Amino acid sequence: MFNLKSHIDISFEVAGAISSRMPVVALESTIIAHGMPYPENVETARSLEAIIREEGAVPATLAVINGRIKIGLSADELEILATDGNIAKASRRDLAYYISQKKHAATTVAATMILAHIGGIQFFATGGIGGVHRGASETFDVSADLTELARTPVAVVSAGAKAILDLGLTLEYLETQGVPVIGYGTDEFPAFFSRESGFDVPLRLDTAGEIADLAKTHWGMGLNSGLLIANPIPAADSMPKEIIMPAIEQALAEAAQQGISGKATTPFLLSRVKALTEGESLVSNIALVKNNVRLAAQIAHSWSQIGNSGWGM
Ligand code: PSU
Ligand code: MN
Repeated sequence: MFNLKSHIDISFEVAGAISSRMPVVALESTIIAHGMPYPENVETARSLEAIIREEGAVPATLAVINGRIKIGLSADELEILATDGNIAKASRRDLAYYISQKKHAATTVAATMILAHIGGIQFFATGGIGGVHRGASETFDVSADLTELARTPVAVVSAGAKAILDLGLTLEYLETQGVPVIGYGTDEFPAFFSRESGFDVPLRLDTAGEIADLAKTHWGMGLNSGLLIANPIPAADSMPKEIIMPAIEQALAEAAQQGISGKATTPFLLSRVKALTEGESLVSNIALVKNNVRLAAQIAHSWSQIGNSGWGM
């Protein structure tokens, strides 16, 4: 039999926090291995952990290292993910492969949700989620992040999703799948680099406490899906549409020309957008992730204060 516990390494700090019901925030590793260049990736990963601690919560970065499920990474493990150019990108379908092959893998939003849930962590912050790609009616390219949000009870804080995706179809899909999408202090679904997308966000809440309360109510009713909290990039860090949109259009055209498909699509588009904006997008990217991590820590903090022993009947 597969004994799950024997495959998990949970750091001392995270294990202590979970067992004493302290606030914990999960962080993904694909953003480190595939989302940002070195050394910004490892610097950002460290500062995200520091922000979470500043807010009185405990960070848990998740990944697969030598086939071990890591809940809370050491400095050395973080460095491996940030510098080894051959780290795989694992979503739901890939996890068991890299674990059974005893390899390293960075986890996407979907895979990070799974590992967070296994570890007993309810809150997770990232930059942007995967979604329905433009042209999906032909390619069927819908990120497994969306189906994971439909089935795994973890609340994900993101700055919406990048306009490399079809944001309208992404919102439709989340509606079909019964995933609450909450705009934090906004009526508009944010588009990662910019605060506006032109699409209404289905629900709005203005405080971390209300979001914690919604999560408690949702899960207390037995609605065992995830929640998506859409947190707009701070206005000072947002990018002008005239710069970001042409870069996105060009990246999409190059992907089509070069026949990029499958799991390579998102990393290809991300790295082209970054190169085409000459690194300007990286500065915005780092700022928005920090902003998301702070909100996730505040929500986790409220959650631990309202008591998370269940909704009760
Ligand atoms: N979008 C971003 N930055 C990212 C990703 C998406 O703006 O780093 C990463 C996340 O790890 C996300 C994954 O879960 O890409 C989605 O990949 P795919 O579209 O192949 O499911
Ligand atoms: Mn895809």
